[in-house]
Amino acid sequence: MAQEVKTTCPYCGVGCGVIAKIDDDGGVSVKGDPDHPANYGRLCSKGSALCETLDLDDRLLYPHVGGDRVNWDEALDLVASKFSEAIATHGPDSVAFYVSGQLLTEDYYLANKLMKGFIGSANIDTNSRLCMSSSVAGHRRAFGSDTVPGVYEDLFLADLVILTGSNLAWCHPVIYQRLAAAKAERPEMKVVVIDPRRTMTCDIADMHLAIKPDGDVALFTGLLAHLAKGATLDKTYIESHTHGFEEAVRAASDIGLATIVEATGLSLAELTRFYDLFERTESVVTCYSQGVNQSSTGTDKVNAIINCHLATGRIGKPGAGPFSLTGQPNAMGGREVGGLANMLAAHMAIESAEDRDRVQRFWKTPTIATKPGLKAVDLFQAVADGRIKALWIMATNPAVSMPDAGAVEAALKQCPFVVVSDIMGTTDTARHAHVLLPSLGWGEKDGTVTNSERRISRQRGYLPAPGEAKADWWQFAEVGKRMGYADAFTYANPTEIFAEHASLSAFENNGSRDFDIGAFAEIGQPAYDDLAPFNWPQRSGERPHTTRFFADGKFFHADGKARFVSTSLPQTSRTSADYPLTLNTGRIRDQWHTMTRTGKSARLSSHLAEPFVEFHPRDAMEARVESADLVEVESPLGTVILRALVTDRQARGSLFVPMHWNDQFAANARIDRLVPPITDHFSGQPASKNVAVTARRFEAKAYAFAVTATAPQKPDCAYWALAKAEGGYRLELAFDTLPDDWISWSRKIFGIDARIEPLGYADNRTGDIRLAFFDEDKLLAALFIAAAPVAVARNWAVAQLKERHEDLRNRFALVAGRPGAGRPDPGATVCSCFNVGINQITSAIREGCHTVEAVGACVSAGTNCGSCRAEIRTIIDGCLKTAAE
Ligand SMILES: Nc1nc2c(c(=O)[nH]1)N[C@H]1C(S)=C(S)[C@@H](COP(=O)(O)OP(=O)(O)OC[C@H]3O[C@@H](n4cnc5c(=O)[nH]c(N)nc54)[C@H](O)[C@@H]3O)O[C@H]1N2
Ligand SMILES: Nc1nc2c(c(=O)[nH]1)N[C@H]1C(S)=C(S)[C@@H](COP(=O)(O)OP(=O)(O)OC[C@H]3O[C@@H](n4cnc5c(=O)[nH]c(N)nc54)[C@H](O)[C@@H]3O)O[C@H]1N2
Ligand code: SF4
Ligand SMILES: [Mo]
Repeated sequence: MAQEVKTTCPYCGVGCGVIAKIDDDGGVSVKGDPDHPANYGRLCSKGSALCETLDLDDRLLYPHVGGDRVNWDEALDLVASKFSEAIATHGPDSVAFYVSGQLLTEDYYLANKLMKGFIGSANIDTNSRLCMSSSVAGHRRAFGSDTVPGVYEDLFLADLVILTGSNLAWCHPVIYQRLAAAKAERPEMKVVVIDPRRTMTCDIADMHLAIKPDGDVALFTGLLAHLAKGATLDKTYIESHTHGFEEAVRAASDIGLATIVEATGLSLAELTRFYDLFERTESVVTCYSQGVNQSSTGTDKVNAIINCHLATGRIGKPGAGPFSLTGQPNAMGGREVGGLANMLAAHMAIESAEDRDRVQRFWKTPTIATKPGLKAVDLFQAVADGRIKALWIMATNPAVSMPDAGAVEAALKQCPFVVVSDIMGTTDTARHAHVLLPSLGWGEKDGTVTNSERRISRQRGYLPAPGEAKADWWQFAEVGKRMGYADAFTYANPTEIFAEHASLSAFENNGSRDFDIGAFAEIGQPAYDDLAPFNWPQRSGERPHTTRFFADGKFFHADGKARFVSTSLPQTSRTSADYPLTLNTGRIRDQWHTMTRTGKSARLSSHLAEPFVEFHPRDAMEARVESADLVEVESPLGTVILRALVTDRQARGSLFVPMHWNDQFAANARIDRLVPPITDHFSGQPASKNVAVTARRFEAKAYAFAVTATAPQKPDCAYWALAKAEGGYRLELAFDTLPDDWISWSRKIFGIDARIEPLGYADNRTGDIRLAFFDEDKLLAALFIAAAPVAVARNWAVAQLKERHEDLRNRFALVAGRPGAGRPDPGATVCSCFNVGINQITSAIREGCHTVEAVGACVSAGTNCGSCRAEIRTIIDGCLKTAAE
């Protein structure tokens, strides 16, 4: 009998419920959980492809020390003794943990307990520093606590939804689809997108404000000044429940509209339209994500937004409030356990002696950290200058994702002792580990996560542990025991940890802290096994219910009132004569961060298969760059080589590069090598979206494209980008020095046996060279070389890996790089669920399908997860526009 297990998606902060079905033969499939309140059955492309990422290729299966396999005892003893030694010799602040919003709450709770409660240092920081910390700091300044006031339903109830610095369509796709559906039902609902780029999210926007990089503080400060002049202020709310309104309005009014126009790059007409719309719409939700947080003024951006909601009393009401969209599946859970270096457990403050005393008594520990620890950027700086003697990195890949990633790598290289716990053994960070610990991954591990709307859901394991992989919480517990804290670190399972965490949240709380899940303080195994998703708080004795905060005006500052924060206008432009362009970095639809999981899926890798840099047409022209050229992008910290994509979605003067590619998938595309470690003063969050760079065409001697049935060796050339494909891999290449002999080069890179003779073709006129290697009727590898970017239909070439090539004529057609008659090239993949290419979509449009639904009915594209619907609509618009011209 097939078995079904309810669990939660391990990717974004939407936190969709997933049902994993395990067939009798062990095969696994997933579908959306129709009962989960985050998604009601929907999944996006990444969630739908989860099963394609569960194979054990490159999985880390055993503990390793110095590259050699060891048993767990040996590895754990070594970790405990190295940490203890460093602490004994150099003090508790000489060690550090760098963890992740992708840990489960139970893992995270133990990491924090071990470092802050027993080692006695607060040197535990997390990749949430790069992600949510400006929101945390903004919330704490305004509310006195790190509270997200609203729930998802508010977005669908609102009459105005503002999305600022959020590419919801690609980064929170299921919320985007639910929003699009709500808007279709209530066309009077307005959506405003504030983003320097015209992203796919703009597909549902009534207004797109293409703001200048970091113009947000000015935009929302201007809005406050505008609101102060009108009749929509909620004077009773301001007077009874807040402080600092007058100062904030005075500061805002001093600025003047001309300055706002200059700082935002928006016209007076655009500003007025937006301000009027906000003013006259009672029910407004402002969602924000990394375009707000990842900035040197991120915290001020958050407060500038919250100010406008406080001034109008539009907070914590159905359909109204500021809404920070969390990125990672457990960004919120991490905040609940106090995983950031400047927080304490259960939303308590490390600066507060009373809170420290309370946590210390609860943990029954002789010591507790007395001051905030090092924040991510400072932490790696301390590693670099030798202050950190032992570092444990878990569930994050800082060699790729930290700013100045080159310096981070150098720091890791010279750190005396680095432990990495990961599911993969081959990441750019793992290669610098002295000790590698194999962790259980999604589908194998058990615990809880909290999504953007404070909803706690279970992740449930349903697959056997591969090799000797162990849960992350277990690793911390074992090291804790070995460091002499057996009493505090003996747990039989995650249930006991969750119960302790719940109990701490309620400990001496009495309504003084927002985070309280005391209802679960006594939870036992059966209840934990059955735990249904619930929205916190759920205090002792309460039943599950939906909670919004602050409509009642009760805040968590000592006097119970909220604070308006006066913001001044920052200097935001970083460009100079040498570095005249602004580099903006972020995400694409089908990849997750450093690609260690999504990079395994051929479907997900087919949407955008190469690291790229997106240009405005004028900037491209000035840099003499055309689409499909290779481009060197340079900042004072380094240079990368990427494929050019020229589109009018990009604003003039600004480039966009995805954050995902790394040394496992490309020669030189780790974009964080270019990002300087500039941080927000309050939160310590790096400014990953406003980097001064210059760009120029990369002149290659030869370009090539290859498909190969097995994983190739890393090529030794100026540019390469590897992507998983159906039946093998595809590889883009460019050379600044040519190999002596293409055949030997191919044999080495593709691992082709000397007995197999290539089928070859060379065109002396164009310089094109083609080589293909067959084993009987199976294609092993094909290489297409040209003097210019290779014009071979990629998806067609990939499809040849799965074809039988009995017919010699077909083999020649393949070498010629031409689809045979009756086998049209589907073109670049748009719909990854059904593998539908752009050429198939355009021919459906030509045949009269002029709506997304009609295209779906004809070629199935966009009919499953819906993530590509915005893109299909853009293609339709483009085709119809071209036809009309
Ligand atoms: N497909 C996919 N989805 C993901 C992830 C992923 O890796 N892949 N990661 C998850 C995680 S951890 C996170 S944090 C979220 C992030 O989700 P988002 O924040 O939505 O994603 P980003 O692409 O980082 O950035 C959002 C937008 O901010 C814009 N922006 C840049 N500068 C500014 C500015 O100064 N002002 C404004 N208003 N906008 C600006 C960018 O152009 C970009 O379109 O996504 C989550 N979801
Ligand atoms: N330039 C630029 N840089 C950025 C950003 C940006 O927008 N621009 N965004 C920033 C943001 S918001 C974020 S959240 C970070 C994300 O950056 P990272 O956290 O570095 O990226 P991931 O690829 O998610 O890394 C997760 C690691 O954990 C491993 N892993 C997966 N599951 C498990 C598990 O169960 N246990 C353990 N132990 N390991 C596991 C994966 O294999 C992978 O190596 O990047 C930040 N960096
Ligand atoms: S929107 Fe997609 S990635 Fe995010 S939780 Fe849902 S299925 Fe997973
Ligand atoms: Mo994130």
